[in-house]
Amino acid sequence: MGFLDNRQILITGLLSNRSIAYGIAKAMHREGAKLAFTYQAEDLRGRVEKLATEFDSDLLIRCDVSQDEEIDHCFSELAKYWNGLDGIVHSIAFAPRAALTGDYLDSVDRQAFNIAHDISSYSFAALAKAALPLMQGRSAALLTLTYLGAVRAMPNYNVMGLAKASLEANVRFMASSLGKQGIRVNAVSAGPIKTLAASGIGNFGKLLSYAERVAPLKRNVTTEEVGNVAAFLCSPLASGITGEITYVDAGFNTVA
Ligand code: 0WD
Repeated sequence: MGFLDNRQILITGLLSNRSIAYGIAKAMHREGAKLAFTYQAEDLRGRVEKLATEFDSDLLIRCDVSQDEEIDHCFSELAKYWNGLDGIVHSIAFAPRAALTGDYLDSVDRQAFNIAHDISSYSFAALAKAALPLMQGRSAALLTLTYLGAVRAMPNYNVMGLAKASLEANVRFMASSLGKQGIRVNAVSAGPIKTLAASGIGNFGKLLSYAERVAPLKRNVTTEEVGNVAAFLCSPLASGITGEITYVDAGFNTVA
């Protein structure tokens, strides 16, 4: 018996077997959860479908989080298969590539700011709002992924740092808003991991090797390690935790 036995959880942001969402799906599946997945666009469906079979899931729904209709459609579709929802994993972030390199003020503009905040922060609240009817009376848990750039001016992270700061505030406000319904909201702040999204950040390799040198554990973290903590936070074992940012970064934030 796993600590997520029969919990019905929707996972976003699964794109490859390097995605953090993949590590989370692996841990949640191992702990007995029933999983559904979203994909951003039709041309990505095939690859998400293939990955989902590894987790005994064929429940795939398109959801580009920049479109309100797609978010609404996602949960009306989900309601056809599931009588309720016990959790959502928000593993989505985006900023135009040009905004993720070089000097912050040189790289930021209004459009990059708006897109980064819309896709990387607002979408978490938007998913929660649309999912609310399905989560009634189920002690559901919502989880998102953030990064240290929310609280430190990390090189090249630029406007995404602002969006992650907004996302972390979103976690606290959402936790406060949903707590009375028994719904918990948390974030994992992951150390750097080489994924497709991360490859868009300038000099990401340097960030990885610096973290490896400086972190107390003298290494980087894996998607499995992030997945285990995410699964725990979405489980009844974490019933007393909400509004928290939990670092899974080999201790890097405690020394650097
Ligand atoms: O070092 C890292 N990789 C860290 C990632 C450290 C700390 C936090 N994170 C965060 C990211 O900021 C993100 O919030 O973890 C989350 C997942 O990121 P990931 O696993 O590193 O990246 P990836 O496998 O690329 O998945 C992110 C996906 C997108 O990928 P692309 O590469 O196409 O940007 O987010 C999805 C998309 O699949 N996504 C969207 N989904 C729905 N609607 C949208 C959208 N509009 N935009 C991006």
